[in-house]
Amino acid sequence: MPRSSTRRRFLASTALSTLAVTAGCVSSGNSGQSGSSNGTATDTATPTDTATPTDTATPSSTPDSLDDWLADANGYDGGEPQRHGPRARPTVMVGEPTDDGLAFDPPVIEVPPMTNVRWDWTGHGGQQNVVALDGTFDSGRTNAQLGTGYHYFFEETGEYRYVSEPHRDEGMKGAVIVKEPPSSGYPKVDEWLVGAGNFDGTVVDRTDADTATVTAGAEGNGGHFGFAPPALKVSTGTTVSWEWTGDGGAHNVVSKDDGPLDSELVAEDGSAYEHTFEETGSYLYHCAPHRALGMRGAVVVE
Ligand SMILES: [Cu+2]
Repeated sequence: MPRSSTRRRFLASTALSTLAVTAGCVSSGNSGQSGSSNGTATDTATPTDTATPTDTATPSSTPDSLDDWLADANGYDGGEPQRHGPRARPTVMVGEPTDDGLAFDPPVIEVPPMTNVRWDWTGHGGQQNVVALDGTFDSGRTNAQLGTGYHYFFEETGEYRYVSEPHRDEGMKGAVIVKEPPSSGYPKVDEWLVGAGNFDGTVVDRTDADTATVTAGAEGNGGHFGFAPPALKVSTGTTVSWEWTGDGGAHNVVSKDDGPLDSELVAEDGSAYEHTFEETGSYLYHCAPHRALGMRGAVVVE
């Protein structure tokens, strides 16, 4: 009884939100609350409470881990989820072309609470929709058209597993992890490193040392694309040395904006680059070829 009425409300509200996305996706439109204050996205959140008890499997009561569940998801390689910061506007492609269109790309993303996530249809893979296993969100009827869009505004932390219903048995699965981003107490550092999958909020304290070492090409970000530790705290006058592992291809150490760090791009095991920090501040840097993968670091000088 409650199930059927809930279902009807779903379809009504998702139809509205699809329209809203189609109409609004070209213009800028902020993510987050201002974007949803047009009403449509938050509408989809209301049925959740009533829908959950009637569904048998909520993510929290499902025995298998997210990793297990995603093991046969097309396009999933077991790596860290793509993580987004508070002001991000993440988009998931529905129908990744290289997997016959039967994949979400990326299959897993991690976002903070109060994030609007969009799904954009590529037109590959035939009829598709986006349906949460626990009923939290549902794009409604399937569609094969390029340019179809759906969005859902995630308010609550949790692990949301979803499928494209026509292809769920063929591995067209995805997940949205809604989680507070790591926090180190250094906002600039947190904002920069939210994109580094190997950063968990820890800032390694070497303020009592004259020298400190960072490994370039450490495991992380889906390969050997990490700086380890990604965040380091030192005192003025400290020399930091980056040492290459030789893994993950050629890396460099380059300041995010204008800054003092500017190494060569090298691949050889045993290569090193040094810089002595004389002034206080937060120094943000990345490896240019692997920046988008999350190969980022920070040195806080106090
Ligand atoms: Cu690199």
